[in-house]
Amino acid sequence: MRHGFKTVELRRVSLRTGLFYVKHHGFALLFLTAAMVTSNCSRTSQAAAATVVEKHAAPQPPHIGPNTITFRLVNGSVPVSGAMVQLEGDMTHAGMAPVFGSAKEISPGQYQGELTLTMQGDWVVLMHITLPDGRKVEDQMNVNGVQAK
Ligand SMILES: [Cu+2]
Repeated sequence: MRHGFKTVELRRVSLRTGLFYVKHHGFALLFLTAAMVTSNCSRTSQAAAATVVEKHAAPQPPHIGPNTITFRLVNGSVPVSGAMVQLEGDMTHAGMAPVFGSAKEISPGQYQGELTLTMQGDWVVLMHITLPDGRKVEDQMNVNGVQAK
């Protein structure tokens, strides 16, 4: 690569100018690389501030009355502690009032709460999460086939 540069560039420019070009382009490349790495890192850390994984509803099948919602909050493989979690249950059909609950951290990064479901059928449980630094994370899970008691 260096040899190729010399044979091509030195035909047109003096040795001194050629060396300047090497330095200049070398630095430019370094800065470009640094900028790309930096932007990748910040984009990744923002997108992956916290991810909801291992969402469960219990019992199975779900039933009218109290149901337990459990999930884990992670940043990569690191548990995210200290989040505030509000739960909201909505039925998939229109015209019903939502139900609300909250979830507490029961072990590092693992949150659990109760929602009292009021009708048979298909529900969507929303997780409204506020991270310790104030950022919001929204997630949801389907709780389908809620049974009569
Ligand atoms: Cu309903």
